[in-house]
Amino acid sequence: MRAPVEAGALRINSERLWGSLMEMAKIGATPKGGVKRLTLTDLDRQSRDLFVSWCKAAGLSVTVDGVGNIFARRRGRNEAAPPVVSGSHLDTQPSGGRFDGCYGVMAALEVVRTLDDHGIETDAPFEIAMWTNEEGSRFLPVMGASGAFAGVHSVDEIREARDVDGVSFGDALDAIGYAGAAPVGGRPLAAYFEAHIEQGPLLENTGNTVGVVTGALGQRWFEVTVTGMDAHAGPTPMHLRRDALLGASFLIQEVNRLGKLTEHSRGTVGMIASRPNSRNVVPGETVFSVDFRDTDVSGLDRMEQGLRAAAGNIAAEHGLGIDMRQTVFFPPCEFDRTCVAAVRAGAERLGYPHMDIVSGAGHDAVYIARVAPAAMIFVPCEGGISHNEIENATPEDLAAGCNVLLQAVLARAG
Ligand code: HGY
Ligand code: MN
Ligand code: MN
Repeated sequence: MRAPVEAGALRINSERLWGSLMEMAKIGATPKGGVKRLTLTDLDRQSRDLFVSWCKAAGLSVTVDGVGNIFARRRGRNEAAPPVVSGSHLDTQPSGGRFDGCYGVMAALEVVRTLDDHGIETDAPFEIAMWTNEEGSRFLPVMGASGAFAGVHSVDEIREARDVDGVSFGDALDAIGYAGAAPVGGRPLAAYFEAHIEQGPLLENTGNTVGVVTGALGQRWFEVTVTGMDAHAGPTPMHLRRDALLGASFLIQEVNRLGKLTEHSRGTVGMIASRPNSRNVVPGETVFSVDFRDTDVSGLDRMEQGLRAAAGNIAAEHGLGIDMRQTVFFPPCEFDRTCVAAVRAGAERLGYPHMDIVSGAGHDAVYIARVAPAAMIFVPCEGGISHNEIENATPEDLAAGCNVLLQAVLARAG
C-alpha cells in the first residue's frame, strides 16, 4: 500500500496530461496545427471513442444521455451521494485549437488517473462530463446539450436543430452512435468544476497562472435576414437597386459600434451568407449572425435596441426588408461562491499567482451553474488567442490548472 499523501502535496502527472491532449489533438488535426472536429461528425465520434476507451481503461463506468453527453463515473465511498463532476467539451470550431474544451475533459481524466496513482478514495463519487455541441458552430444553440441537461432546452428542440446542409442534430447523433439511453439531466450534482484556457489576454498580461473565474458575460445572438431584389449589375441604375449586401454592410458597422459602447460589451458578426453570390448580380438576400455580450442584461438590451433602430432606418432608406430573429440568450452568470473559494484556496495552497476573472466566453459551466454549485479554473493561452488554429498553451500552465482542479475536487468530494 502506498504511503498516504497529504492532499495538499498531491500533484498531477504533467507529461501524461500533455500526452493525452496531443493524442486527442491528432483527431481532426489541421495543417496549421489546429483542430477541426465539428460536433457529431465522424471525427467527433473518433474523439468520443478514444475518450471512452481511456475512461474504461481507468475502470470508470460510462453512461451516455439522450443528447450525447458522456459521463464517466469513479465510485466513491458513499455511492448514494450526488457526484462531484468536472469536464468540458471535445467539439471544436471549424478553425479551432488543441485546447479549447479538450483541456477541461483531459484535466478531469488526469484527476482520476492521479487519484488512482495514490489509491485515494473519495467520499462522493467523481464523474467526468463531456458535453455535446458546446461551440454552437454547426448546430444552434451554443452549449445546447449542457443547456438540455440544465433544463434550459428540451431534448426535442436540441434534436431538431439543423446545420447549413439541413442535417438534424438528432440524425447526426444517431449516425455516430452516441444517442444514449440515460435521461438528460434531472439528477443532483454535488458540484461542477470546469478547467479551460482563458481565450483572452488578461492572465498572460498580468503574469497570473490561474484565473479564479467568478462568472461569465451574458450573451444574446441573432440571425439577421436582409431582403432586397436580385438585379443585373449592368443595366440597373444605382438609385433603383435594393442591394441586400449593401444594407447588411451598414448593419455590420453598427454591430461593431454598439459593441464598443462599454468596456465589457462585445459585438461580433461571424457568419454571413449572401445570395445569389454571383459577381454580376445585385444581391437579393443576405443572412448574417450577430453575437452581443455584456456584463449585464441592460447592456444586451441597449445593443439590441440600437441595432433594431438602425435596421428600421436602413430598411426605409434602401427599400429593404430586415428581419432580426433571436437565436441564443443567457444572462450574465455568477458562479457559486463556495466553489469559487475552493478554486482560490487551491491556487493559494499551491502557490500559483492567480486573479479573479469574468469569462468573456460562454462555457457549459454557465448552464450547469443553474442546477449545481459550479465554478471554473482558467489558465493562460499564448497571446490570449483562441478560436484560431494557432491556439497554444504551456504544459506548465495546463498542469497548474489541473493541480488546482484536483484540490477543488478533493475539497468538495471529501
Ligand atoms: O462562444 C462562446 O463563448 C463559446 O466558445 N461557446
Ligand atoms: Mn470552450
Ligand atoms: Mn470555444
